[in-house]
Amino acid sequence: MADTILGAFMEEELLSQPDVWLRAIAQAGTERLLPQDGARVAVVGCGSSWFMSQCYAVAREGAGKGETEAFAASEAFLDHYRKNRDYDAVVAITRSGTTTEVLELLAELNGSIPTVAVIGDTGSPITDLVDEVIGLPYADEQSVVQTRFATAALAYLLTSLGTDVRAAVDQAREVLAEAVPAELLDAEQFTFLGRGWTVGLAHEAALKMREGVQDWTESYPAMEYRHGPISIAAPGRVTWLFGEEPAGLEADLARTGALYVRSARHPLAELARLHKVTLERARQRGLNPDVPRHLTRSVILDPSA
Ligand code: F1P
Repeated sequence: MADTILGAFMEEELLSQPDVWLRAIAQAGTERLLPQDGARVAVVGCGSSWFMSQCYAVAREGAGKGETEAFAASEAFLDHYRKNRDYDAVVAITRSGTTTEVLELLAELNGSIPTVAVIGDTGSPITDLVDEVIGLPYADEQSVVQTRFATAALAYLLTSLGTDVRAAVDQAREVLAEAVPAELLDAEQFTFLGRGWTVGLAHEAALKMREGVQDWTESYPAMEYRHGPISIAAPGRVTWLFGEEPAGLEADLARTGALYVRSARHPLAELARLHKVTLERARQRGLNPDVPRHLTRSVILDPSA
């Protein structure tokens, strides 16, 4: 039997991101399927899709398009949130369209509120449960570890808010052509930081490395980092910032000896770089990020369990 190329799907999928983002950006420019401006919106998902929900929620509200909250699908609409929160619409993000918690939530809503799903697999059962489908089938993936679906969904959603993310496309092409430096391949531990809409990206970056490399990772809003988590920073460890830099963070980190990674690139391009680091670290450790241990492409819960 031929040797398996570790992360062969992930490699093809992560490298295709600039082209896939261009398609998503173009599609977002022609569709008007998302809730209208001013609508109060709940955005739901699981795993990577939850973190993209967080990014979109902060970006939408920040763009003045209306109150927007993100929930893990399993924790959405708890009673204490429900108070005074009559959402006008729900947006669900899911690559597979089969994730149990998302389907159960939509079934529970049962048409009581307008719903939109942003999906990869356009043949999935979720299409019968929502009013509108935003299909990104060209961003669907075979690797269990998501890269291009999550980022394409976010590129679509940010574009829908009037944000121009095309700079990320060229920057991602450049960064994906670069070799991964040894200090990132060999680092012992990673902590990811973000601000505003990039907090969700930091959580997503940390999830990638947990899934793909079984790495110990942490993630925080950047201003929270100095409230305790900075104690983890040390030589041989990495603190990686997505987005805007808090004043004084560089000097604080310099004292720890940790490697501080940040760039002027668009945060989506920076996430693509992280994807490549994740793949290379997995390969160096003999791990296959297409099929991480204990994880399936979609979490489908057994109703009898
Ligand atoms: C969500 C998810 C992924 C995770 C794994 C299991 O899937 O939790 O984030 O990496 O693939 O499923 P989906 O609802 O977006 O299909």
